[in-house]
Amino acid sequence: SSSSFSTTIKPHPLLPRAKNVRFSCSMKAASAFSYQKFIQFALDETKHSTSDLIPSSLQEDFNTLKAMDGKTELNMCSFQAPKIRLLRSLSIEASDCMQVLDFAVFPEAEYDLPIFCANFFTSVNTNIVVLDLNPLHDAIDETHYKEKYYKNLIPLGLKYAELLPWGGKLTSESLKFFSPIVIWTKFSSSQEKHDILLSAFTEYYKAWLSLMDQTKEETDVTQISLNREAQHRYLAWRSQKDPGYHLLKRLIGETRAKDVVNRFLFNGVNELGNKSFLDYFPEYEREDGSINEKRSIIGKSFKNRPWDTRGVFIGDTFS
Ligand code: BLA
Repeated sequence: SSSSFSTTIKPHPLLPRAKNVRFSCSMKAASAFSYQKFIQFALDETKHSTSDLIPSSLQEDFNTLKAMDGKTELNMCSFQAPKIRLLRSLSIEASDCMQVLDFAVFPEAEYDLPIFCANFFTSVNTNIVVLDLNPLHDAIDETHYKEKYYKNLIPLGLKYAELLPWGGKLTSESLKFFSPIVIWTKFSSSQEKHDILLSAFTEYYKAWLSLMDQTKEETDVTQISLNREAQHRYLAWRSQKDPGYHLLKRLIGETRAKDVVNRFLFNGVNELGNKSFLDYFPEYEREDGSINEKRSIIGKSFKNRPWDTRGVFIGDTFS
């Protein structure tokens, strides 16, 4: 496996090193594979782009966690920089081949930059992947926002949409959080697919960093408030409906899982705004006023990729 990136990736001095990374998986292809490379690449690249990347204050409370099985380890790290409110990563390596990466970068409210989102779940049989520059504002109907950030990235999206084909039906509500270049895919593990995924991650991350580089600080207070509320809405969605929550709960118990979700993964959900999940997503309200536990109210849909090759949304409209 001599991918062209492996030479450029050095262990990052700021990265909390996994203490007991075990390679006891029976599958050879999977055993050589680790999401640590992805994190190291992202941190190295971020340091090149922004001179003052510093550890976040969250680092103190969220670093390594042993799961209740006594074997699985959760590794967390977090940073901030002038334009970056929070860069955080959660990786999980279990003894049974299960590996998880949840890597995201949230900009400060002064920037309407997309949110970088890499969510990879690997088990013996399958890989479930979402990789995207999640739009902060509507990228389906608001053509100005869409053009500003995605116009130049359509060829990149097309390249990887072909290599990592659409993963089939998904929670319909998720589509509004995805961009025209989203990679949503499922595949069984192979060296080739993992190499493609690393390559997609590096290219998408470089694309995001270059947007960050170019973006200008917003000074209009109304626009800053809109950015902040949009990010808060995104955090409300993900902290309430993330598919990873049930696995986290099983690994570390409900109390710690909630803490990791609300204070680490989707940090800001309690600080960036006062609105509740149901204020943003009233369709999830049950008769007794509680939140419907179902992930989707509309149901799953979008069997095929709902954007054409020019990045125009061609899915059924939402109801
Ligand atoms: C499945 N993860 C999924 C699916 C999506 C995502 C779309 C398919 C099921 C569905 O349609 O809901 C990811 N959904 C997202 C993302 C956004 C969204 C990134 O709306 C952003 C807006 N996944 C994780 C983590 C774990 C994880 C941390 O991110 C584990 C700790 C696991 N994801 C996971 C598992 C499944 C899954 C186990 C398959 C099981 C299921 O569908 O519930």
